[in-house]
Order: sequence, then structure tokens, then C-alpha cells
Amino acid sequence: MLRRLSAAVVLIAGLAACGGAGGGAAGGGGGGGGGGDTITLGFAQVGAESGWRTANTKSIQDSAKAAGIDLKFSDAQQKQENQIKAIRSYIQQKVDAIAFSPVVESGWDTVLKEAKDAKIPVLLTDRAVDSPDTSLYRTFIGSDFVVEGTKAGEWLVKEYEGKSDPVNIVELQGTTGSAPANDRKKGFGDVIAADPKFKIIASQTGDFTRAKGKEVMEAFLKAHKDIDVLFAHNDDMGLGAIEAIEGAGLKPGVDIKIITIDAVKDGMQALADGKINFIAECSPLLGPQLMDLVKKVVKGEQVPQRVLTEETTFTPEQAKAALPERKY
Ligand code: GZL
Repeated sequence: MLRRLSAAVVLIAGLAACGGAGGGAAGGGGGGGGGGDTITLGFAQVGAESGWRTANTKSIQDSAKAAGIDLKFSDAQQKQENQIKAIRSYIQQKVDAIAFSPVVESGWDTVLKEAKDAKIPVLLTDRAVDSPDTSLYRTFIGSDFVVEGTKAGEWLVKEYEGKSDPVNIVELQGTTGSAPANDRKKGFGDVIAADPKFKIIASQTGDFTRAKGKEVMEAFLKAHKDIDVLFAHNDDMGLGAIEAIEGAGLKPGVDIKIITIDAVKDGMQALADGKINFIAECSPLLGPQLMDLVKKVVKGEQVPQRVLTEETTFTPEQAKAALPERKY
């Protein structure tokens, strides 16, 4: 599905290439910094739930150091109340800018209004919020999760082209209420809805973790003897499910085809080994572009309201070729 990119949306490659200029959300000074001082950035991270998150945290921390930005960092252990507490503490500390990856889409307006009233610009990274008031944040840098789900669905449609037997699918959803879970489910579901042979016979959250993915897949296997396909919203839940499938004496990637999203090293290894059949990439390496955007926002420059990460997909052969150079 080709998505029209409005003028306010810049692909990361473009941003990196042209140094970040772009239309979209109004710029505006930060709470305290700017000028020649060191910029202080408060970053409220989701948690440490997956290989993707670990790589994302490393990208943020390494990029802040390289950019000479003083980073205050918090890990919310996947709890929204902890992220809100961290944002409030950054406001009290009068940081120059705040960035965060909202663990879920809703419930941010109050704290974002507090940041706006304190004249501290907020940048969304990785995940989106569902607030209709886009003045509450200066930009959102991250993937299009609907497209990722669409790519997963399109692979499945192609894989079963010309076949008419029913295809029973189980789905391991990401964190309930999170943008990646909502959007990946939508993208995938919209594509397979076109052919009635595809049926999602069970769908439950595995909270993006390996442990929960294994636990829920064990339950799926007990309840259903006719599973053909697993669609997992991230590699980590897929890797947990592989343990459950092998524990049930079945061959992952053969008896049950597996599609995941992220393309972290462990997922790519399972893909190369034929235990996963297809991965849609979701890049965690948002750090460098985020620091570019922070500097521009603190200086009061205009930044694109939406910065989209460019991503690809991998088959087993492509994973084998990519693995030696894989950064995460
Ligand atoms: C996606 C990110 C998701 C990853 C998971 O951008 O928010 O959260 O797909 C991670 O691996 O836990």
C-alpha cells in the first residue's frame, strides 16, 4: 500500500542527508538551554522488554554522547505512570527538551500540557500518542507500523497464493494499547481480510516479551491442534513462541510458519535457520536523527512534524547475507 507522504513528512534518509531542514510543526525555544550552553535532554524510555528496546536505548545514549547533549535517562519498566513521573521530573529540572516513546497511545494530554506550559519542547520517538492536539509535541520520529503489518500480510497472501484450504492463524499482539500493537494488527488484518481462507483463530498480547510470547503460544498450542501460521508483532515474542512450538514436538517455520516484525539479530538468526519465515524490519536506530531534531528544536528552528524511518523486509536468504554486518 503506497502511502502519500505529506510535505511535512520527511524520510530519515532525507533528513540525515539534508541536515534536517523541513516544513511542518512550528519551532520554538526550549525551557532553558539554547545559545552556546550544553543542551540537556530528558528521555523517558518505555523499558527494556525486548532486543529492539535494548538497541534503541543504546542508539539514544550513544548518539547523545556523540552530539554533546547531556542526557537524563529513565526506564519506565513498561508502566505509563513511571513515564509520566519521569516527564514531570524533567519539567521540574527545567531541561531544554524532553523526548519519549509513549508505552501506550492514550493518556498523555495532561502531562504534555504541563511541558508546553513550562515552554519545554517535547519530541515523540518510536511510538505515537492519540492526542488530537499536535501542538503538544514538535515532531514524531518513528516507523509506520500499519505498513509493517501490511508487509507481513502481503507476504502471507503471496505464500498461499493459488491455495484454497483454510489457513488458521494465531497472533501474538504487542503491548495492549500501544501504537505498534494497534497498527500492526490493523495493517495485517486489512490485507488478509481480502481472502476468507485466512482466519485468525486466536489473538492475545504477549507484551512484546519472549517469556510472555512462549507462555501464550503454549496456551494456543493446547487449545488448537490446527495452527498453520503465527503472526507475532515482534521478534522476541516469536522467539519465545519457537521454544513453545519445539516443546510441543513441532518444527517452527515448517509445521507452523512464523512471521515477525523488528529484524533484531536473534530474530534474523532464527530466520536464517528457517525457524522464522519472514521478518518486516522496524529500525531502533533512531538516536542520530533524534539528536539532530533536538538541536534544531532547542534553537527554535522548524522541524518536520513527522519523520518516517525507512525500512525493508527479510527472507531467510536475505537474513543470511545481512547478518554479518547487522548492527543490532
Ligand atoms: C516498535 C517498538 C516495539 C518493537 C518491540 O517501534 O515500539 O517495542 O517492535 C519493542 O520489539 O518492544
